[in-house]
Amino acid sequence: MSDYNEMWKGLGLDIEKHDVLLNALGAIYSDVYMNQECRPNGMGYFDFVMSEVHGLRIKELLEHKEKGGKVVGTFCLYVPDEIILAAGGLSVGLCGGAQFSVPDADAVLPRNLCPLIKSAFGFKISKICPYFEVADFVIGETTCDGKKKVWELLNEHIPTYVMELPQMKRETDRDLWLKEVKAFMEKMEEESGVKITPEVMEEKIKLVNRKREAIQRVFDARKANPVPISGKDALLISQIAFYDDLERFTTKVNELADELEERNKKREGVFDEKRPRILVSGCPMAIPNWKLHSVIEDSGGVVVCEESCVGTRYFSHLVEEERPTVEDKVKAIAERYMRINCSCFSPNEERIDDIIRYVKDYNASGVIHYTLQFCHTYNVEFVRVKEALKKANIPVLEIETDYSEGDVGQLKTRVEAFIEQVL
Ligand code: BJ8
Repeated sequence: MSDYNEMWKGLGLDIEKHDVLLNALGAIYSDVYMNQECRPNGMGYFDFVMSEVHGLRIKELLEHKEKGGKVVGTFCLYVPDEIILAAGGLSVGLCGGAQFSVPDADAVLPRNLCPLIKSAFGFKISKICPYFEVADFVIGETTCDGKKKVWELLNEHIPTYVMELPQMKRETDRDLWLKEVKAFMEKMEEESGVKITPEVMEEKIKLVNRKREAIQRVFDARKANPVPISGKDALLISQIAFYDDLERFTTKVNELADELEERNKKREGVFDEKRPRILVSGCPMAIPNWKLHSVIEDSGGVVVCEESCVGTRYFSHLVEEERPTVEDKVKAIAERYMRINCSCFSPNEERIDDIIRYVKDYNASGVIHYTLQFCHTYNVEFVRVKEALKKANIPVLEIETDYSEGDVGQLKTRVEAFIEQVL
């Protein structure tokens, strides 16, 4: 990775701090990932992507910029990738999943704020994330209160365009959302100097749909018992989806899915089939947040599905293809994105239906509901989730945590007790 020193310097990174971050990340990755047994061979590619996380991909993004393309940072599933791509741009997910950058954010932001927001903001102000530095601008959204107020502060460090996301799904809200998606398309055209054509838009819609289908195949394979891939590995794939090259990623995920389907035919799994199967539901787990999955799989369980933005919410719906005009295609995009069931919406009954359906589809023995500290929407929504799961006779454990390692011992005790209970 030291080969990239000049590139990182050119991006204005704080090299000293960045070195500490990369060393720590390498050690955590090897600890969490490289000791797993019976991993599918297809994970080799994703190990490689991780080993080059601040190297090769950043180089590719810089090359894209040299050819005149834009790099756009995003923080939320509601920002339509198809439009960024159709305007000749590339998107990178910038949600923060590391404790490393939280202390720097704490010096500026209130302490009682979600760690995902703090981690991302901290990465920018401490200049240790090359993805932030390579981005021409970022897209925020009016989802939770913490995020929408931080965009005002982030804008002082990098141009931040904010999409207004309605908080309900009535007809008037859908109309507003369509207008926002159109305004975003105009913004992308203006920034990139590219007029989006129906042909290019169609091509990009199809590419993103194929990517979502590939991840769906991996998730479908996880429905088998024994499960052919660990929850930690599946989570990694969902995380890498936010920044890897789209077509290469789709190819590699499909290759992995082929292997997993073969494993299922031979009933080859990564764990004993008696392991309790856990559905994790709740807040997104941005890279390198592998904390809960590690605790669960070290405690004798296996994660078989994530009802999460880094999971099912990312790939569950496709944009309708073959609509004739750009206008129709934008409408199809707006419709697809309104089907994401985030707790920032009220009501959000569909998410509860999803959780119960996934428990059945993935044959889960129980649900672990994951809330990041100070995430009020997922925290409060859990009251409804718990009621519904109780009614359906599905065991559930609530975990509220941050990115620090301080509570790992306590989490382990609680998760082990839950796994005993659902055995
Ligand atoms: S669509 S989940 S990516 S908003 S965890 S920052 S909600 S306080 S990330 Fe999200 Fe879009 Fe919704 Fe998904 Fe706020 Fe909660 Fe933190 Fe969150």
